Amino acid sequence: MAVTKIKAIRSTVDSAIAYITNPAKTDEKLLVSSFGCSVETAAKEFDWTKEMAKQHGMPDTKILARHVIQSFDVGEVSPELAHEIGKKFADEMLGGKYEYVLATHVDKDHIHNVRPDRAMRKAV
Ligand SMILES: [Mn+2]
Repeated sequence: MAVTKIKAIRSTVDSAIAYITNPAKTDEKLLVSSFGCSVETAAKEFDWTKEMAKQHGMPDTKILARHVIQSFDVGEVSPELAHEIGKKFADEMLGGKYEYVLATHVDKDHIHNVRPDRAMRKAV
C-alpha cells in the first residue's frame, strides 16, 4: 500500500526542484512531469505565483510550497505505474487548482513519488 507524507518547503523551491528532478533519481528525467508550469521554470513560476497572490491581498506565508511524498512497497509497482498513480492522485487531490512538478524516484528499492505543489490563484 502506498504511504503519503506532506511537508512544507520553507527554504528555496529552486533547490527542492533541482533535487527532486535529479536525472540519477528519475531515470534521466523520463519520470518527471508537471502541471500548470514547466519543469524547467517551475521554481520561478512558483515564486511568481506567490508574489502575485501577495499583490492581490492574500496573506503572505513562509511556506513556499508543499512537498508531497508517496512511497510504494518494494515490488508493488513499476516506475511507469508509480508515475501514473502519482498523476491521478495529484489531479484528484488538487483538482487542477495547484501547479506541481511530479518526479518518480527509482534510485532506491522502494519507488516513491515526490511532488512539490503550490496553489494557483486567479487574478482578481
Ligand atoms: Mn527520493
